[in-house]
Amino acid sequence: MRIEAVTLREIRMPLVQFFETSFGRTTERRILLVTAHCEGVTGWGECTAGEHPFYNEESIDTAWYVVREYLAPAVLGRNIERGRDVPALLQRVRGHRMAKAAVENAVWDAEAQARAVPLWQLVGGTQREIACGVSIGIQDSPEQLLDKIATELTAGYQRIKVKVKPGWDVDILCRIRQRWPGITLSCDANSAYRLEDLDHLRSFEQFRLLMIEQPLWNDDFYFHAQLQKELQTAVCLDEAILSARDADAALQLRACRIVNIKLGRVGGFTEAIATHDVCARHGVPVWCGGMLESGIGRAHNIAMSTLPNFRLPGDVSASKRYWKEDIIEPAVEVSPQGTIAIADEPGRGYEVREDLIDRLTVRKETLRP
Ligand code: OSB
Ligand code: MG
Repeated sequence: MRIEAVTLREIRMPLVQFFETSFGRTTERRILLVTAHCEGVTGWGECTAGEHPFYNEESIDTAWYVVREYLAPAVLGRNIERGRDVPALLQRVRGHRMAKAAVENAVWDAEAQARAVPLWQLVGGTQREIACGVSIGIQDSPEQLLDKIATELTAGYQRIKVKVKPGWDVDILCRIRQRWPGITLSCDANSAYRLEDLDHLRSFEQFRLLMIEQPLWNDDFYFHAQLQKELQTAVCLDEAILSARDADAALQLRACRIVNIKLGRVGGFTEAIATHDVCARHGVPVWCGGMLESGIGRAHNIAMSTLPNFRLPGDVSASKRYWKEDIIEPAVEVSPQGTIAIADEPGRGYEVREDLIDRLTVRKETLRP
């Protein structure tokens, strides 16, 4: 496939409900979409960088710059057979993994169409339905949080994850457990604690959490290993795992017992598959994290989640939890059993609504060789 043009677009999409973590509140997403135009086939990729460099170093604006100046020029005019061939072309740029993922995943998306195979099969997936959980942000009051949890449990989601931070943790978890002693529950700190908080984190054990996600520094394995040694609850790493090699190092150090894989955070499908494989070799289960994606990123997350070692419910949930109207058709729907059924169709399995995308676009640039 010759890459004839690459289009960058910024779309704006208000969230149905704000999403708050220990690093801040999001009410409207600014999303960078990348399209690869390849001999009659259009592949779509979503950049999962946030509006601000708070989750990691990237933001939509750094990604736009890196794609325009470096990544698109590295693929434009080239004959690329497979999405797998893209990382080598982008390798010279250090980091900027979410920007790289947007480009690489657009090529995988195009490849699945060109070969007329489902993207999930191209990726190596085996599961025909995936298990879904929800990530629920910090709310204005504990009552509001309990109401949200009740709604999601009624909808069928298999696992509830709540965001925590100092001052919004033990009391909250206690109230959740009092009301729902048996649900599968986990928490995500987005690096809000320090190793000195060990005794405090130990007090979470009474809530029988499935895991505690990224409690300490975003770039750390070593101190997480010390923490994991002291906790019965599984530590899960999110922010700290940027590659398959990171996963290998973290697991050799026993820094966690579960790994969250985000397609953008590790730099695209090729590295996500490698990360998945490393965890499988260590016998450590993985699950698919979310970044408040639009339908394109969501469709790609679904494809990735069909790999066999995605053994825990992901933060992959229905479009309507985020958007009044999603940019794909059909919208992502979750069954009353908390699962997403995998489509048989070739490609990503969801059509892109270009008319709607045009209406949501606030800037657009097409690059050619
Ligand atoms: O840490 O998993 C995270 C959203 C933005 C940034 C970081 C995270 C999250 C989520 C949202 O938890 C998951 C979702 O997309 O529903
Ligand atoms: Mg997380």
